Amino acid sequence: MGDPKISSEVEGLDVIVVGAGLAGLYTLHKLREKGLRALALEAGKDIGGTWFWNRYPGARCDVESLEYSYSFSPELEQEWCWPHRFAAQPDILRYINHVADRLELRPFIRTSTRVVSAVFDKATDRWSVTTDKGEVLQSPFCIMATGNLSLPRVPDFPGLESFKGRWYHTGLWPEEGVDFSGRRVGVIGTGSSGIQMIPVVAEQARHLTVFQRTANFSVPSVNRPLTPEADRRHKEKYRTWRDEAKRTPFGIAGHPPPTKSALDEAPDERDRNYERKWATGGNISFLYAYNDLLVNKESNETASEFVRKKIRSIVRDPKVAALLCPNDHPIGTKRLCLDDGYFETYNRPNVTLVDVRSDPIVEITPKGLRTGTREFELDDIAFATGFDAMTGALLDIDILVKNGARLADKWAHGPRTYLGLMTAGIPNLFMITGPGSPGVKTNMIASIEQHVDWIADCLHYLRDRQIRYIDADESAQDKWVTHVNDVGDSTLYPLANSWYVGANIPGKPRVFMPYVAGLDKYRAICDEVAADDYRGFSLKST
Ligand code: N01
Repeated sequence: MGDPKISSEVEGLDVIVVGAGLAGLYTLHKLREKGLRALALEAGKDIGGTWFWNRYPGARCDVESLEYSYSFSPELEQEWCWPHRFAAQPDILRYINHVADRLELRPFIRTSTRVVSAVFDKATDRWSVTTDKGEVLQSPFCIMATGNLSLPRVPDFPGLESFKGRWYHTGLWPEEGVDFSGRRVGVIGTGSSGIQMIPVVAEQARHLTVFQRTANFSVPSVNRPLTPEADRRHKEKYRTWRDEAKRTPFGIAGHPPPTKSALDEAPDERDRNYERKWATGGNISFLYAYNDLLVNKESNETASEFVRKKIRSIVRDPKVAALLCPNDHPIGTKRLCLDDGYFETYNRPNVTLVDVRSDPIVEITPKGLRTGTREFELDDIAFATGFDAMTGALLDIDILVKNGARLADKWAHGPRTYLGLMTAGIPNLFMITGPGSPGVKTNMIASIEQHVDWIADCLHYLRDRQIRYIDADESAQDKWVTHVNDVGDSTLYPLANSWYVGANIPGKPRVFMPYVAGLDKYRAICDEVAADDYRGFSLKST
C-alpha cells in the first residue's frame, strides 16, 4: 500500500466524525449548523450504523417509533410517518436515509471507509486518522460515533471454516436477505436478536434448532400498525412529549414513574398489574410496574416469577418450558427482550430447543455442529451471539497520543471516562454515548442528541476562546468512575452476566459500564459542568 499520504483533498477540517449511524449523522448536522467543517468516515457501504448492519429477519426496535426518532427538528418529526408502534429495521433505515437527504449530509460522508488508527500529536494539537485504504486525514478534534453494539462477535468454535453450509451473524446480515425455505437452520443465542429472529425463521425453515446457553426474559411487544389517528394525536402534542421525555431517566415519555414497591402490593393485585402490563406490551411498561424492580431482589422476583408462569402457560411441553424459564438473573438486569410470539414458537413441530449450558457446543463440523453428546446436521447457522459491546468498536481502532498514552492501555482493566465523553490523557477526542454514560440504558436517540448537543456547545465554546486543546482531568475521571460504579452497585444490574459487564467476551474485564442514574440526572450534571466552564476538563489555548 506504500506510505500513508496525508490527504490534501479534505483540508481544513475542524472535526473528523467516525461513524455515520444515528449518532454520526446528527453530529455532522449539528457541527455544520455551528459552522464547523466536519467529515464523517463510515465503514459500511452506506449510512445507518446499527440499522444498516442488523438486517436479520424480525429486526425491530424495542423503543416505540414515535419516541425512537430525532427530536431536534419539528419539521422532520411532523413529516415522517411510522407504520408501526415498534418500527422494523427497513423502516428505520428508510428514516435514516430520509434524514440524511433532508439535511443534505451525504456530501460530508465517506462510506466504505474504515478507520484503523487515530494518533494525536501534541506538537500540533491535531489528530491524524488513518483509514483502511492507507489514507490519512487530519483535524484538531475527533468524535467517535462508533456505536455501542457494532463489533459483532462470533464465538471461537473450532471448525467453522470447515462448515459446508451457509453461516451468518445477526449484526452482519447480508443486504440481499437470506431465504431459509426448506432448510435446516441452527440459531445460536437467545438475546434480543435471537428472540426476534427465531419466530420469523421458524416460519420459513424446514427445521429450526435453537441452541440456548442461558434462558432469557422476554415480554410481548404487542406491536401493531400506527393508525393515522394515533399518529395525528401524537404529532399534535409532539413538543410536549419530547419535553416530558427529557425529564425521564430513559428519555421516553408516556410512562409515569411508579411510586409503589412490588412488596407493598397484595399478591393478587400485583399479578393483575403485571397482567395489564403484559397485555399493554413493551419493556419499559413492564419494568415500570413498580419502583423497586431493579433495586430489590425480592420485589424483582415477583416480576421474574410472573414471566416464568407465563412461559409455563404458553409452552406446551413442560420440559421445554422449564428450559426456557430464566433462573440465573433478575428480570431486567439483562436487556429485557421484546418479542412477537417467541415462546409460542416452541410449540411448533419444526422447532427444537437444545440446552448448550449442560451440553456445550464443542465444534462446528462440515455438516453442522457438535455438542458434547451429539451432532446436529444443519444447512445454515445463524449466530445471534452478540457484540463486544461499548468498548469493542473503540478499541478496534488504535487510538493513541504520539509518544504518549494508548486508549487500549488506559482501558486494560475496563473503560475509564469522565462523563462517558472523554478519557483522561486522550485529548480532543469525544465519544458519543461512551462507557460511563447512560446511553445504552436509555432511548439511544435521546442520549445521542444530548451528547452531541453538549459536545457541539463545548467545541463552540473552545473556538470562541481560541482554545485548541481539551482533556479530562484524571481526578475528575476517578470521581466519575467511582460514582458510576456506586450507582451501578446500588442496583441489581451487576448481578447478571450481561454485555453491560462484558461477561459475553472471554477475558474482558468485568466492569459494569453504563451510568444508570438516568438520562435526566446525567443531563443536569453535564449542563452544570459546562456552565462551570467545563469543570473537570483542562483547556489550553495556544
Ligand atoms: O446479543 P446478546 P444480541 N455459546 O449478547 C449467546 C440490542 N438489540 O445481539 O447469555 C452459546 O444479548 C448468549 O448466551 P449467554 C440490545 O440492547 C436490540 O441478542 O451469554 N451461546 C446470548 O444468548 C441487546 O441487548 C434490539 O449465555 C452463546 C446470545 O448469544 C443487544 O443489542 C434487537 C455463546 C447473545 O445475546 C445485544 O443483543 C437486537 C456461545 N459461545 C439487539 N456466545 C431491539 O431493539 C454467546 N451466546 C429489540
